[in-house]
Amino acid sequence: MTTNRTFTMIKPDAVENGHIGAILDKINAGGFRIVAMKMTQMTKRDAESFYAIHKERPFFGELVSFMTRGPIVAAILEKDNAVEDFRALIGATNPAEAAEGTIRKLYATSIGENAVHGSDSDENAAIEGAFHFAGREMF
Ligand code: FUP
Repeated sequence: MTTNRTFTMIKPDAVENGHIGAILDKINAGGFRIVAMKMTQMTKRDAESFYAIHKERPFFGELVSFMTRGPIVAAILEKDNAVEDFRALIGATNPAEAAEGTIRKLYATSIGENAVHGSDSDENAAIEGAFHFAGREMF
């Protein structure tokens, strides 16, 4: 099933570096409607659960400590073809490989600290959105 929503987080590096506003501008300019948004901080347990798919990977510990070290901005975004179009807007996981003008090219510092998250499927977008937001927080 194709839905028109995706889930994103502005990660601790981008929040620390003062890029929340610039990233939200790119999201708006990309034609996405913000249907839920909050500033929050993930606990260790939250991050381990959110990234459970990566738990056997060598970078898992670093990923959890990075994602819990400071606040994030979590949001649900709406647009036709949201998952694919948002992944195009953010660029490759590794900012060194991200296309010019993408959010990661502009604001990420490394593959580990890569400024933003974007869901990789409609199914995960729904799971990740529900992880962070109650139904009454989605508009
Ligand atoms: P993406 O879907 O582009 O966010 O990338 P992945 O799902 O492959 O990875 C999720 C997160 O794991 C990345 F955002 C950062 C971290 N990661 C690393 O730290 N090192 C890697 O080699 C790959 C991913």
